[in-house]
Amino acid sequence: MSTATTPVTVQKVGGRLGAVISGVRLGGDLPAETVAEIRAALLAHKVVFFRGQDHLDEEAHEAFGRLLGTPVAHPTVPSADGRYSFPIDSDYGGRANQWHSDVTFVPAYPAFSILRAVVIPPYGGNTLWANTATAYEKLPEPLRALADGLRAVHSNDYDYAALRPGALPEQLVRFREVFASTKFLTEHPVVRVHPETGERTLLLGNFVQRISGLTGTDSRALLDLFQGHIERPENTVRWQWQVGDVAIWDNRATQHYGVDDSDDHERKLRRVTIDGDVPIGVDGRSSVLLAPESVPDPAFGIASGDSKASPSEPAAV
Ligand SMILES: O=C(O)CCC(=O)C(=O)O
Ligand SMILES: [Fe+2]
Repeated sequence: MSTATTPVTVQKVGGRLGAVISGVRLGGDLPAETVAEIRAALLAHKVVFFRGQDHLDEEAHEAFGRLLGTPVAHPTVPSADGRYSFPIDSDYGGRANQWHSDVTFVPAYPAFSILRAVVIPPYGGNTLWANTATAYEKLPEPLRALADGLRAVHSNDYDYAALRPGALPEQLVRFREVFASTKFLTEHPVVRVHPETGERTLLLGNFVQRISGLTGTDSRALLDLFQGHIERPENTVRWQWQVGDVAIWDNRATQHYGVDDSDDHERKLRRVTIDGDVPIGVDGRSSVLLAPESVPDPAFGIASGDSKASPSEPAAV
């Protein structure tokens, strides 16, 4: 409980990112000062962790999310129970073992994700985060200058089968029918100016298809080069989950990776995402939606139209 007798403390757990916040019982009723402390720690450390939040259910998780912004539904994966809380479920292909920022295939992709551990396997199943601001800042100057001028196309219509050779036929079907039911293509700047901190961050990850204006070979080489700087072990932090843990990350300044190494053990988490704004590059140019031409919902900076379909589970996130 956040009271005068249990001060909020913030302890770094990695050199480049990550901090544990103690002395807070998360929920929709937190005082404004506590929310401000959490937000400041989140912007500074990029991912923050809370232990012992077992009291949270879907409703309280979402209510807490509202203190950070407006919860948003996934643009293609429908919610089974009408909630914003999104299941990450090992039984339904919810394995996110690729480096990504959430939902970057739409222009105004989420600012924050709040992930809560419900069932954790006896071993493995950790999550890694990487700092995309330090990844940029530590590049040699000629590479920063190169990245500043690039734009990249992100899509949810990637080659799921190639990335998951062990995927079951029903998982492939689910991917096509649900996750990639509406095919989004968005062009983002490769370097985004963070709207709250002003930091420059590398905006890449597994939804990137190619760098605009380059051949496939040149594009792949540059993507591997920049992504390699993001993923360097010293640029990451790793979290070993316990049931009741909550992690919140700044999705505009991080990538993450759910390690798929707990065999067939059950693993269930729930995620609430909070809306973000349309990225702006160092030259002042915004991200643009290339496809589809019209979608029915204003969420995620999409002009109109929606793809939230019928209940099912996600194949990817
Ligand atoms: O399974 C994990 O550890 C990460 C899942 C993920 O990518 C997400 O919640 O956005
Ligand atoms: Fe994710």
